[in-house]
Parts: sequence; structure tokens; C-alpha cells
Amino acid sequence: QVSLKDRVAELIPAEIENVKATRAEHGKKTFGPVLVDQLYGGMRGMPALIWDGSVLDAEEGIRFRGKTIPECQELLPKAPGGSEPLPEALFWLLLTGEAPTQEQVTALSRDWAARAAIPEFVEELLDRCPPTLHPMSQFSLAVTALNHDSAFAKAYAEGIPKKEYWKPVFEDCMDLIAKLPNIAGRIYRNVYGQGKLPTIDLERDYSWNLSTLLGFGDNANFVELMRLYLTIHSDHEGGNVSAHTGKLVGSALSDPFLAFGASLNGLAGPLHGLANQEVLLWLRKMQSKIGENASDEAVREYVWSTLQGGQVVPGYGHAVLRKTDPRYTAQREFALKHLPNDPLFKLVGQVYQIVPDILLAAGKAKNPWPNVDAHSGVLLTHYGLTQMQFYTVLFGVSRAFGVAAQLIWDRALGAPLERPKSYSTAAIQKMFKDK
Ligand code: FCX
Repeated sequence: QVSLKDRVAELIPAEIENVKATRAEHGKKTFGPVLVDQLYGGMRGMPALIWDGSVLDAEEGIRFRGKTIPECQELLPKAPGGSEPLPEALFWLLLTGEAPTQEQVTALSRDWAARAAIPEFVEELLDRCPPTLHPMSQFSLAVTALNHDSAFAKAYAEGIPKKEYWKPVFEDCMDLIAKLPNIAGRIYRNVYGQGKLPTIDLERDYSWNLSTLLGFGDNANFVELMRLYLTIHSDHEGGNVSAHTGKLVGSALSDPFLAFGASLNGLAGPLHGLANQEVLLWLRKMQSKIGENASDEAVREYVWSTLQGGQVVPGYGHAVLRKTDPRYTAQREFALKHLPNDPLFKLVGQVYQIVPDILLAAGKAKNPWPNVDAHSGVLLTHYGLTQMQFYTVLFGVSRAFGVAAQLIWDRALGAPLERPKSYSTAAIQKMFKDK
């Protein structure tokens, strides 16, 4: 059977030709003007990047290599007895555009399990972090430190030719993904005092091992949740902060550990991945203010008070999406199947009925609908993973899949150093004087 690395190697030459032909035919064409507002406005909607792994449609949401989330749930191999796709399979899909066989997925699980150990000095580094240091900072520290053993950094120092870059980058990316459960598990247990870290089971899948390291491996539904969670958080086209940061830093030929460490620092912001922590905090605060089983009117008032306090409603809105995020819907369906009567899930559902109208009435947010972060915390809480400061770490474990796939393809296609042009306001004024 063909390994993932062999399959990527087979695909690269044709893709290099494909890019060459596309550039030869369309390279000098423009698609749309760049507005000055876009320079001041976070480059919203400005075409700037190429990434084949996933594309985000404003109305429909994410497609991984052309497949919607329900299509991935249908198509991708599952664990024996499970019904959610294995994230191993999603990674294969992101990298190759193809669904792997069950055997190929099993081989990937084994490969990652075999690479899972982290260096002793990284363990010590984590053990020395004060428990008051945010789990995301600890996560980023540990990932950055893995660069100590980067195959790419070593090969580059030894003068590897450019067309070979992707090979050690592939190895680093496989190591990176493989080591994240041990890092996440260690942080979780260090910070929240949950006993000794078990060892990785070489025969089990990635999500089972991650769940076990966190202390939830004996709950089959939690393991299924992890499979779904890691699949849907993996990638969200190229322009979001974590994906773009990884690509940008990787373009300097910083190795995948340095590049993904940078991604994590972006994911740790409250407008991005930290929103999943913020949602739970916000829901808990709401509950303590207006009680459980509160009326719609009380929830409405609370939402307005958030807006009037100058804060955003976490988990709602999106820079690209203009409809309910299908990642939200996938989690809602999971909840309807596994925890329909959970009180916090009911509150999430109630909030979903109420917030969009309020955001529309407030008149600022371009998208009043929920995003992925509006739902993930309630699922984790249901199974006893109640420490919300840890939630973004799980998002980070998943986001490594997308960033890694991009890094491999960027190096395979010889993507250059990223260097867009910045302008001063004075230059803008001069440029458009009298125009
Ligand atoms: N609550 C209140 N106000 C909101 C809002 C929300 N949920 N979403 C947008 N707005 C406001 C913005 O703050 C902005 O106000 P301003 O003009 O006073 O600065 C205005 O509406 C226009 O913003 P908009 O163009 O709609 O949104 P952006 O593309 O600038 O930002 C995010 C998108 C996601 C950052 C924004 O909707 C937000 O802050 N949401 C809450 C945080 C969140 O859930 N983030 C997670 C997003 C994502 F899924 C992820 O990365 O994980």
C-alpha cells in the first residue's frame, strides 16, 4: 500500500506543472481593484493567497478539497464502531485531495503514535511553567522548542537543494502533529492536577490517544467527539490568522515548529481561537446573572448588556462567513444525538434563537450567525472537560493539520518569501490627490 509521503511525492510533479500552466495562462490577469479601505480594513476580501486544501464560501462554509463537512463525515474512514471521520483521514485528504483507505489511515495512526514522544527537555520546560501561565502560551512554548530537532532546519544548514525542501518539512510536520497529544496532555495534567500522564498506545488512533492523555479515553463518546472536533477545526482556507501566520512564517523557511508556534500565538487571540474559551465564560456569567432556565427575555437583555458594555458576543460573527457556520451545525448535530437534554446545550440553542436578531438590530456585525466557537465548549463541558482556558489548545491541536498540509505544499511548490507592500497614510493621500 502507498504511504502518504509516497503519494505526495507522486502528486508533486503534476501540481508543479499545473501551477506553471496556470501562471503562464493567467499570471498577468487581475481580478478586481484593491480598495484603499481594504488596506485599512484588515485586507478583508482581498485576494492574496493560494491554498488548495480548503476553500471557504461565505454562504456555504468550508469545503475540504471540495468536500463539505457532511460529505467528509460520509466519505472518510472511521474507527471501528465509530461514526465520525478519523482526523488522520482528513489530513490525508487535505494533503492529497483523495480519501485514504482504512489501511492507509491505520498506518498513519501507527506512524503518529510511534513519533509521539517529546524530548525530555520539553517535558521539563512544561513542568516548570507556572500553572497560572495560560495553556496556549505553554503550548506555543513547547511547539517552538521542538525546533531543536527539526529535520528541515538541519537539512537546510547542510545545504539541501530547494526542490527537496518538502521532504524534511514533511517529516517535521508528521512529528509536529504526532507530538501534540503529549504536549496537550502534559499541559492539561500539570495545570489542572489530573494525575500522571499515561503512555501512548501504539495500536490506537490519534483521537483515542489524545483523549486518553487528557484522561477521557474510557468515554467512547468523548473520543468520537475528539474525532469530529479535530476534523472540523483543522483548516478554514488560507487567510485566517493561524493559517496565514503559519504560511507567512514558513515562507521565511523557518521550520514547521517555528511556523506553527507562530500560528498558535495568533490562535490564542480572543477574536480567533480563544473565542471558544470566551463563549463558555460568557455563558457561565450569563447563568450566574440570570439563572438556569432563564426566559428568552432575560437572555435578550443579557445579550444587549454585553453589546452596550462595548464587548463582542463571542462565538458570533465572522470575517468571511455570512450564514451559520457548518462547523457549528456539525457540533449541534452531535449534541442532539449525544446530549440533547444537557442544560448548557439548551442554553446554547436558546442563544442561537436570540442573538442573530439582536446583532442585526444593533446593525454593526456583517454576519449575525454563530461560528465554530459558539458550540465547542458546551460539548467539552458535558463530558467533564470543564477547564475553559484549555479549550483553545484543542483547537490548536487540530489547526496543526491544516497548517502542516500548507507548509508541505508550499515547500513542494517552491512558494517564495511573503512580502506584501505597505503604504503610509501620507503616501495614500499623495497618490489620490486630485483623483
Ligand atoms: N458581537 C458584537 N459586535 C460584533 C460581532 C459580535 N459577535 N461581530 C462583529 N461585530 C462588530 C465588530 O466588532 C465591528 O465593530 P466596530 O466597527 O465597532 O469595530 C463591526 O461589527 C463590523 O465587524 P465585521 O466586519 O462584521 O467583522 P470582522 O470581519 O471585522 O470580524 C470577527 C470578525 C469574528 C472578529 C467578529 O465577528 C467578532 O469579533 N466575533 C466575536 C469573536 C469570535 O467569535 N471570534 C471567533 C471567529 C472564528 F470563528 C475563529 O477564528 O475561531
